[in-house]
Amino acid sequence: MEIRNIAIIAHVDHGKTTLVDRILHQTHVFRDNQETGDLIMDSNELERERGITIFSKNAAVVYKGVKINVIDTPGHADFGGEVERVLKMAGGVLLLVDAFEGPMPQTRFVLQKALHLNLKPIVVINKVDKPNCRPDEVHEAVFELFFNLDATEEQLNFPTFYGSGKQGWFNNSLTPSEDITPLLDGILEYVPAPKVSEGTLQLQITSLDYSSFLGRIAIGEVSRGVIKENQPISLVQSDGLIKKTRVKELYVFEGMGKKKVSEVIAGDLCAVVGIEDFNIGDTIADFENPEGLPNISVDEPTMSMLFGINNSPFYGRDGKFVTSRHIRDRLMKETEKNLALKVEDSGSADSFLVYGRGILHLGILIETMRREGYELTVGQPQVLVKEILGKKCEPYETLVVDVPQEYASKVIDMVTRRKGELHVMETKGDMQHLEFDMPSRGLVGLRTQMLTNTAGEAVMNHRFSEYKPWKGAIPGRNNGVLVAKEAGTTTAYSLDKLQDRGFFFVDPGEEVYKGMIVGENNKPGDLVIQPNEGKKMSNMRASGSDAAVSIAPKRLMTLEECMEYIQQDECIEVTPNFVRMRKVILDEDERKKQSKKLNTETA
Ligand SMILES: Nc1nc2c(ncn2[C@@H]2O[C@H](COP(=O)(O)OP(=O)(O)OP(=O)(O)O)[C@@H](O)[C@H]2O)c(=O)[nH]1
Ligand SMILES: [Mg+2]
Repeated sequence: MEIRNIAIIAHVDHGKTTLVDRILHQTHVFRDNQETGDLIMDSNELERERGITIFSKNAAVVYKGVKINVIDTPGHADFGGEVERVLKMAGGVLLLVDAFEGPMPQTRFVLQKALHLNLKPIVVINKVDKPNCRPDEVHEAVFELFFNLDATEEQLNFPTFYGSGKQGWFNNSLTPSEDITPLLDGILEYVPAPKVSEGTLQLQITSLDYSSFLGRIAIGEVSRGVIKENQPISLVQSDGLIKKTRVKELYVFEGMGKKKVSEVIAGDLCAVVGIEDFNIGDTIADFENPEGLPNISVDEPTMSMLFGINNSPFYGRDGKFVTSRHIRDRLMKETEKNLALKVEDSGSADSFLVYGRGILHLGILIETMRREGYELTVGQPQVLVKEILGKKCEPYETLVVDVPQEYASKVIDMVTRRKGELHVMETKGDMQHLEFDMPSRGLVGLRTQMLTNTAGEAVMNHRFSEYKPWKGAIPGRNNGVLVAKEAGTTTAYSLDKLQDRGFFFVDPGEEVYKGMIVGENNKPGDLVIQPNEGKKMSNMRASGSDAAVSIAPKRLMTLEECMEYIQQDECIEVTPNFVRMRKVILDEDERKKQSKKLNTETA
């Protein structure tokens, strides 16, 4: 059977998974009456909750007698490295671009990688059903992007399709059609069949899957020869070492799942079971005459966080796994499948340094552990500083903000104070489009501030660009926090009295402990408060006074918001049911002593 291998790439939320779902439906992977629900490809629990793709996934359909392997990729910048790797399995890409937003930072990144690998691009201007969308302008902007990325003459001649994944149609005009067959025909026409060379078996492992029954599963394209069930093979590792081992089982992709087969020939994508100790980039090759393929670089982490045991007074109340041994084992297990993650001992037996690709990457790991029953304490995320040519350097990112005109100057002011430099300022409809270059450090905590200052209207995106010289001090959080003075249960009476001090992260009736952060101060500097005083008894019952208490509901903070919120001397207690922010040092006097010591040391 003829084969086409394509990857769907785009900026976050531009509609990749929705399109893959459409392709599955159009090619009748499901029975007509089968209940499938929305976005079946985002199958992981966290993916469904958040509406984003975290792991790239394979699907395969048959259209007009041709097998099309489709790879759905994540759009969030933290998972960019994964996209880069799975592109190795593709012969062409569908580059999706939102007809309103146009090319965004991640569009540029993924397109650059695809062009570099010489993949045939098909441009899909998606979401043309959106009001105020500007498909023609966006098409022009995409062309310009190709041009700026030094696309070849041939690549610049990309075919373009317009349509809406949501409404379920694509064709080469803006007039809605019946379905997505024009796009599927386009894939057959423009994407070349896989290039297979003559010779013995070669399969470079570009992705992996994990099953509790089968263990680690290696995934890649058979680029040469044939791979067979039970076949003895050589595993050529990136360091040149060769391991002799054996294939146990083989699978190809079919619909949303995998089908067990006895052999896979060159050109098809394949999942191999039975090879335990492999790394991404290793080549499965001929047993007698192994030839490896060039290495794949895996993304270096850009951010680190300290993961420790939960040492709050509420230790062990909520979780099943609470010891440092538990945490260590779990983190080590994670590094087997989470490729951009690194774990190091921190020098203390109770904590570990965990390195990742960004707030979301690390946040997903913490959230997953929490759901499995772990308790832990995590510290403020730190960017990784590097020494380059004798100079202290830090990661920089491109920040793109789209915001209604009236807020533009506020945004520029806010970002400039965090050491961002404005590079692009364009008007898009009634929105202002701003692009900055800024240290990653300045981005931590920016999102909340941005939303507050623009009445929630700003849309911001950023992605890593490069390491550049250290930009100097960047102001942290403007406001101080409200810290509980002692343990107890919060009361409506206290919270009501303290309302003019700031806002709260707790409601009445919540248990707090000494040193826990219960709210944000209106002013800079921390304030220790007593949120748990009972009402003084009096003989007289004031009529209706209790009912008159009306307290603003607590500010709900997600785990990632907390990660961006806390400062150096603060940390987050994470348990299956609670996320609490706290001071690292719980005792007020002790805290004062420490900060005095620090001040004299740095003075
Ligand atoms: N109006 C409109 N909305 C769409 C269309 N396609 C997708 N969406 C919506 O856009 C949002 C994101 O869609 P997804 O398919 O999850 O986007 P994605 O590119 O897979 O996102 P990530 O995997 O997180 O990068 C969802 O709310 C979709 O319903 C479209 O053609 N028109
Ligand atoms: Mg997706």
